[in-house]
Amino acid sequence: IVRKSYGERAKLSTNDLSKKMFDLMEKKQTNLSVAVDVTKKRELIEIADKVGPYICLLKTHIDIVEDFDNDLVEQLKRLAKKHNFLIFEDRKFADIGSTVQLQYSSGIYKIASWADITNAHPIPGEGIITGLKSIGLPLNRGLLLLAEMSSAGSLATGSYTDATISMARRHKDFVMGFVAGRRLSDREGEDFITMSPGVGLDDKGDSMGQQYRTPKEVIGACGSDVIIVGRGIYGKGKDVVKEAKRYRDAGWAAYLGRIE
Ligand code: UP6
Repeated sequence: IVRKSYGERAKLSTNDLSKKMFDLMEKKQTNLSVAVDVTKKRELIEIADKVGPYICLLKTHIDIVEDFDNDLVEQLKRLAKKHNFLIFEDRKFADIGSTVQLQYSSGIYKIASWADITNAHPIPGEGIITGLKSIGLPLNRGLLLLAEMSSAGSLATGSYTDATISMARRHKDFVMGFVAGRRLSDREGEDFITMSPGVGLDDKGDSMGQQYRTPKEVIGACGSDVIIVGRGIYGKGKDVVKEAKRYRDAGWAAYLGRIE
């Protein structure tokens, strides 16, 4: 478990985007990322504007938005500037290098042109990183590898997770860290950022295998850096601003309890 502050880690970081991320977290005093899984452009923009002051990172699934257009991207970029947060398109790429190059740069969404961070499954092998890096690195983008998943029965465990860490080590310029439930490596001279979905204060899970843990478990006990919260914040009947503050406070308190 890392006991250094986000600010110290920003100074020590060798990855440009990690540096930016840690700086922003320290400055805004938040380790909360909101996963805005809604299907209407207007709703996505509205939630992003409401939670903006409390988050370090906005996580999108752009392909679920029914009325997607280029203006949505412009609005998200505008809000990212207004509130000072980064954008993470949770694309979960999983194909060969040549295909993911196209999926990342082209099509309707042109993800590389607006998302600071995206992620990939390591399942195809290292070519997936090479392919994404050829597009993303010149644009100062960053990649997270999915080393673990929060869902019940996930196959991303044990030697799969270990091999993911080795892959990341060979591409530290582009791979900034992991989506995982815990900090995976404490090796001297390297500092991967860990982002954890499956965080909830009120529920234990959903009916489709999602499993929730608290910010205290995830950040405090397991040494992760960023909590990713979706339905816990914008779910039915919730006051989005109130919940965003509540998760921000819980995540930050867990972090303060961990650092020396
Ligand atoms: N997500 C997980 N678990 C993973 C990886 N990603 O839940 O292992 C993503 C989901 C969703 C968000 O795709 O966007 O994190 C979690 O949302 P929730 O808080 O509403 O469950």
